[in-house]
Amino acid sequence: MVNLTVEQIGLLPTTEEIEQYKQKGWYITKPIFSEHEIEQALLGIKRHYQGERDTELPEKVKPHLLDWKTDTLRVDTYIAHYNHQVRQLMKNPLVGACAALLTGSNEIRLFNSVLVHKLPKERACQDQTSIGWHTDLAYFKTCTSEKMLAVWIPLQDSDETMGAPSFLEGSHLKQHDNHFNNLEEKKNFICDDFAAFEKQLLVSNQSMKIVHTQLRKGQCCFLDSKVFHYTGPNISEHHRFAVTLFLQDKDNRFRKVYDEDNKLIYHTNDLLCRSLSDGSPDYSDPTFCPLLWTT
Ligand SMILES: O=C(O)CCC(=O)C(=O)O
Repeated sequence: MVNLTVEQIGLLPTTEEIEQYKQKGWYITKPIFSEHEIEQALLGIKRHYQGERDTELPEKVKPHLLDWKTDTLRVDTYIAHYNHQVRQLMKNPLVGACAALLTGSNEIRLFNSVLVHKLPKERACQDQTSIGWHTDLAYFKTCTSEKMLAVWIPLQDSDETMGAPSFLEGSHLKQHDNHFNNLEEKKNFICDDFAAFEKQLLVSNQSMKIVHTQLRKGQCCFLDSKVFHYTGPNISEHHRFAVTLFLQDKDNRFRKVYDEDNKLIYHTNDLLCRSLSDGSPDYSDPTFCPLLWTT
């Protein structure tokens, strides 16, 4: 697709780092975004918050979006679709190239994107800006792939006090455990009782460790869609902005799947993507699931 420069090749994960990603479920890159790319994304976010849209989504999908706004936390899905400056982040070829190496796939497409803004210093009620323990897989039930992943891109230096991701390391490898599988299915991004869910999660996983991360501006964190993670409250003095791009490997396709009440589960992409000949959504739709990397 594009040839990486020698400098860019030096920023790819090493064989050892790819192996660690497989074991831990997450990987922090070297600095792959320039100051300029981040500044532009922040300008784009400012325009988005002022109500400017570079591209609209069809009205029919809007009632189905998980957009969320309180006095201290704001979540905007499809941000890379709405805003061309944020969209530029996914055009950095290292995003797709790193994802391809981590998944072993020779093609990477976007699946979705979200912007999370945590206002500063929510000490009084710490849970107000937390994103609950969850796996991204809970939101990807219509996907056939086992290799879905996300890249979390902070737009400033970020550590635990600013809500950088914390992981239950290795949890993506745990299988055949009903209690765990049940929790894995929960859409717990916006979470009512953080502590109660954490207790349930840790009860059968005491040997797994919770790891907190720290990233410098320009770095980003790739995470396996099956790894449990949360982002804590922003107790710093600074606004915290982060864009997450959800990514799919080449083989990912739509699959029909039903919930426990036998109702068809859908992803908002199912309302947006063009249709395949059998009528199912095409998760390689160039508008909503664009190609980011191919070799
Ligand atoms: O940016 C955040 O705080 C939450 C990111 C996250 O957990 C996700 O997008 O799955």
